Amino acid sequence: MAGDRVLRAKGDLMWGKTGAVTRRHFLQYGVGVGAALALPLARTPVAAAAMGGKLAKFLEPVPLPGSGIVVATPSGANQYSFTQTQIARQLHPQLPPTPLWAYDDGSGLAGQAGSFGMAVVARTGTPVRASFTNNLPAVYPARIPVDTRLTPLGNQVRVMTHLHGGFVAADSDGNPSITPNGFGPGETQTVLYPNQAPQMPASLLWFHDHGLGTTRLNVFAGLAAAYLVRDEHDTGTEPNPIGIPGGAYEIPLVIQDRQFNPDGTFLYPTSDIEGVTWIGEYFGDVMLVNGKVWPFLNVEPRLYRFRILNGCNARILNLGLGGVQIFQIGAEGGMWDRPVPMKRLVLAPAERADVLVDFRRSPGQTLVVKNGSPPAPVATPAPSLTTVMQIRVGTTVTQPGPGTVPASLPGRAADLPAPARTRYITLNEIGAETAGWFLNLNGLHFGEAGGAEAPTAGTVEDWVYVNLTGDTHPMHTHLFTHQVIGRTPFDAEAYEEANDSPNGVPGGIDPTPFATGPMLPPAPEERGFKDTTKVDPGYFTTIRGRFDLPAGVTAPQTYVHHCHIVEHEDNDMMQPFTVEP
Ligand SMILES: [Cu+2]
Repeated sequence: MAGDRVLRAKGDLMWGKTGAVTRRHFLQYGVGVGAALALPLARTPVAAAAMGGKLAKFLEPVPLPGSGIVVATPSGANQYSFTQTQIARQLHPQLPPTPLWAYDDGSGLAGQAGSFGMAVVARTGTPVRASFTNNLPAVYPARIPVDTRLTPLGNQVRVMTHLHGGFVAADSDGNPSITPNGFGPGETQTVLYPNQAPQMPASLLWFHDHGLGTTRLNVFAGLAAAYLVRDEHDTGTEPNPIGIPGGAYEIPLVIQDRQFNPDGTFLYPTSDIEGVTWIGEYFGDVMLVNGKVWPFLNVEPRLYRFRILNGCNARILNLGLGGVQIFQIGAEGGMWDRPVPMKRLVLAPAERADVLVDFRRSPGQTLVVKNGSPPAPVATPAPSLTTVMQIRVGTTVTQPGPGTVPASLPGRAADLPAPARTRYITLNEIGAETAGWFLNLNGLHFGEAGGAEAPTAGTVEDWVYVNLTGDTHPMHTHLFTHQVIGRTPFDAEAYEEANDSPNGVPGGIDPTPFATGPMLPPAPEERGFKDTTKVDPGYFTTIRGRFDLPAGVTAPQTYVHHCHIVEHEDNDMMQPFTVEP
């Protein structure tokens, strides 16, 4: 073995000197280690039958709220009654209609144009009650390849809706620790979303399916929707007290990659490992925005507000908006105290960016939103998919809107007090490319005894995510938004060597003695509170959270935290945590 590399016998994971390196990286760098590693490449990026290369770009407009996206109609005062249902929509003019799963607000979804088609508008301080009744097929169709090793009830469709970013009681969380079997045909999940300040400020949340072992499939099939929280400043209208664009000039952009079969169905590849259906990551060869393939957006030469969500299963986006000026004003946990100029937006799955975009210098131009490889230390096995959508800038302004980007905003920078306690949580990948392949937190399968953290209600804690794999994992915390404290480079190999167990390094072991440099500060776009944070290889990443519970909710309450690469979440990079009295 070359002097600067070490081969260790755990599955066939490879470990490099400055951090964990998976077999994928090892092969990519062309190191000749012979037939022992010549296993089938199970991370099949794109299936041979996929249609992406045959579809013309920019043929249809991007669906917008009220025009292709349904703004949910309440079934009572501050109450919504959804059913999960199967519909079919044509997502591109050269494709037959695609069967997909959707949240129906009772409207019948005639107003839904694409595969992403529902938005709830809520208000800080006003609780919302919602119900979700499963009206889907009883078992998965063949086109959605369930891996019954990972599910509680075989190939039954068991759904469960999670409000991503929601500050809610455990039994309203849509949480596989509380309801591991989810909800079957005809069953109804009922939830209360308090929308309580300050934990739920004006922000873009989303709700999506969280079925145990099937989140990747149910979200892929279409079960994802927007949940927009407003307050007295962020009214969504124009003018507004903040002085930012609103109305038709505030546009949600939900970006998802997909593959299609020639018959129009979504294509989800299966593993070529015997006995395994699950794949390590799902990547598309087509980009959808608000549920349409490679659409275009007409804008006026003025200031806009885009609410961007990475809704991909596994793809980390690095977006450029055709060279126009971008000012980010918020992220998952709401608006910041001031705008931050940005050149590109690097968003892992479930991360959001609230941005102001200035088209005033681009009248008459046609711009393309491009996706590039994310910069180091972000690491991902995604194949390239560079085109996202087209923006056609007109020459006429209907309503001028704000003339400047405001110097200050009514939101907040994250500034939690010092922690009462620090916890160390490891991220491990075991047996990659073998039948026993899984990922985990703290060396344990989901829910295995000893894996649950137990913070005390009302206290502040630091959680240190110690990445021992070769890839970036976007870690999502239910219940609490968090502050990014920083990322510290460390010798993952030596840490692992000193602390290994059969399924990786257990939790609770401080990696600080293995640090190889000082902690790097948070990125500019990590200024505010977040609910999903990139945990990069070669580093341990420290986040800080306060374990409050909604008013009237008493400890103990159990939630989960997990990787939001939903393939990883399903197998098995997730653990519960319990907020204790
Ligand atoms: Cu992951």
